[in-house]
Amino acid sequence: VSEYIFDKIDKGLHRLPDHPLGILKAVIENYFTSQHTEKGHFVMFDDLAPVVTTYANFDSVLVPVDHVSRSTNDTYYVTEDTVLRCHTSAHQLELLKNGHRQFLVTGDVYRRDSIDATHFPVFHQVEGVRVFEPHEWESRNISSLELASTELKTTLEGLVRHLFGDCEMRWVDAYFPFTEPSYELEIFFQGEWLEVLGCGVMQSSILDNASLGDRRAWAFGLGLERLAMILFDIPDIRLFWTSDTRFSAQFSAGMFKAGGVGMKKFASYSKYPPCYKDASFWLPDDSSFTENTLCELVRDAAGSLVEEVKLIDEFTNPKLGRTSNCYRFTYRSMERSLTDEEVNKIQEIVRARLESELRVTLR
Ligand code: FA5
Ligand code: MG
Repeated sequence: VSEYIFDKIDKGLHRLPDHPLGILKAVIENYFTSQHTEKGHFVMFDDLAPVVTTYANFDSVLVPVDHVSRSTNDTYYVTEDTVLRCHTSAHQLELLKNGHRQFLVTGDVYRRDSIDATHFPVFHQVEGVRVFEPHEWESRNISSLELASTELKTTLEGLVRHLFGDCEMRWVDAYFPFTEPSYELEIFFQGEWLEVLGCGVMQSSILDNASLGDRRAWAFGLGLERLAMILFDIPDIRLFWTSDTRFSAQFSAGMFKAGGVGMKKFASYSKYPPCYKDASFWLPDDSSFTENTLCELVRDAAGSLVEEVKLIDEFTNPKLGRTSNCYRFTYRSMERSLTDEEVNKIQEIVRARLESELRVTLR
C-alpha cells in the first residue's frame, strides 16, 4: 500500500457533516429511516474498520478463488490474509450473523483502478441489506424472488427520485458472485451513462451461512462519490479530497432539497490549464505490465495532480514480436496553475520508475 493511499485511511470524509459525502450519506440514511418495515428502522454503520480479512472481503460473499478481483493488481493487500476492503459487501455476512436484518454500511473502500474524472483509488460506498421473512411473500401470494427483486428496484428508484427528481436512469443486467439476479443502475450525467450502483437478490448460501436459510434478502452497493457528483454537479472526483475553501465553503449540512429542486449546485471555480505528457514504451516480454500498476505508480508520484491516464496508441511489431504502448498523462491541479518545472519533475520520476519498476523500455 503506497504512502499516498495510506494517508487516506481514516480521513472519514463520509462522517464530516458539511462535506458533500457526509451530506449525501445523511440524506440516504434519512430516506431509509423513512422506509418503515415491520422490523422497524434500518440500522446504520459508518465506522467499521477498512482493514478486513480476505475471508470477509472475498470468501464470505462467494468470490471464486481464481477471481481477478483477488489479485494484487486490483486489491490492496495489507498482509497475506488482510486487505483494504474493496467493497462494503465485506460486512454483509458478519452483520447478518450478528442478528441485523436491515442495515446500511457506509465506508471508505480501496481499489487499484484506472485514472479519470470518475475513478479514484479510494472512494466511498453505501451498502444496504434487507431480509424478508417467509410470511411476507406468502401473504402476498408471490415468490420470494419476485418480492425481493421488485422491492429492491422500487426502493432504489425511490431513492434516485428523492435525490434527483426526474432524471434519466436505466437498469442494466449485471453479474456479482453474491447476488442472483444482479443489476446495475446507470444515470445520464455529463453526456454519458454513469454506473452508480450494483445490486441484486442475495445468494441463498450467504443466508445459509448466517443460519437464515428460509429467508430472502436483497442487497445493494452504491458509489457515494458518483451520486454526489450528479447531485451537486461536481465535475471531478478529486475535488472530494481538496482542502480548498472555495470548494468546502459551498457545502453545508442541511443544504439538500428533495428532488434537488431549488438546491444550490457546486459553482466550479475556474479550471486551471491542463498539462499533457506522452510516454511511449515497449512492454516487457512477460505479461507483467498492467494499466492498474501504471496508474498506481503515477498516483504515487503525482498524487491528486494527475487527472487522467489514457492509452492513446498501441501496436505490435510482428518482426520483433514486441508491443508498444503510448500513454497520455494529463496533469492538472484543482487549486492552482502548475509550473512546467513541477510537471517535468513528476514526469521524470514517472519515466524513471516505469523503467526500473515496470521494466518497460522507453522509446
Ligand atoms: C460492488 O462493489 C458490489 N459490492 C456492489 C453490490 C453490493 C452488488 C451488494 C450487489 C449487492 P461495483 O464494483 O460495481 O460493485 O461498485 C459499486 C459502485 O461503486 C459502482 O457502481 C460505482 O458507483 C462505484 N465505484 C466503483 N469503482 C469506483 C471508483 N474507482 N471510483 C469511484 N467509484 C467507484
Ligand atoms: Mg460495477
